[in-house]
Amino acid sequence: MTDPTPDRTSAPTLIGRSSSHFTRVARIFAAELGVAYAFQVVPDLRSVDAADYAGNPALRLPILRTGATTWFGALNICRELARRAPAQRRLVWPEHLTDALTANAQELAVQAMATEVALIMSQLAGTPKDDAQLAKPQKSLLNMLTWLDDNIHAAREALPQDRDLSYLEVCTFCLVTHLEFRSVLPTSGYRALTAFCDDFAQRASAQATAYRFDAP
Ligand SMILES: N[C@@H](CCC(=O)N[C@@H](CS)C(=O)NCC(=O)O)C(=O)O
Repeated sequence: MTDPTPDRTSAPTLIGRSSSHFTRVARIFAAELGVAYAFQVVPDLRSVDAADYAGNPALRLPILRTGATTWFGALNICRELARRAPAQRRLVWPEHLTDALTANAQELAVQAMATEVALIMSQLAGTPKDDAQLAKPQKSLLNMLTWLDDNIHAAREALPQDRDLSYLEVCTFCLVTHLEFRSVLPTSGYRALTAFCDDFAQRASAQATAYRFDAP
């Protein structure tokens, strides 16, 4: 749906779940940018009715509704929130990452989030953890976390030092804390990622968006 004259004065509605890492990415951006929004919970991730996902044909969340317009996916939503922000902030988006180190870190952070979603959805479907089909995504997730742990420090050093916020850091924080929250795997052994998360967790935006399961 397109809205030729977007109304950026009324508060948008974020459709998602408080237990979702992609939703938390959007919420952290909203908090950092000072953009108010209403929150609408998607009650059941197993629903196959697009209406439960604000019309997102991918049957995924988050979605942002702004008047007659809907935005699918965390990155689109964060960009729209930035357009609505009352003040300009120094934001680092994926397309700003033009060296292999930071660009690969961004790719792997988002891919790890997607792989984790696939593992959680298979768990919801009743697939046992030792099912042969899960061996590759499980190994892939471990490989990506090891890579991110080895490279997060250097990648952060390579980001513009005067940034207020980067999509890479928000995704990485939401990924690692979500792995613990959903008991997908313990993360304390990933020392660099843990140190980064401890640091990022000091932000008011992180503290205001702690994961929790919404009431059914
Ligand atoms: N590309 C989407 C991915 C969103 C996504 O996978 N969200 C998860 C929840 S965190 C979801 O909708 N899972 C439902 C499913 O996999 O069926 C984004 O960046 O927002």
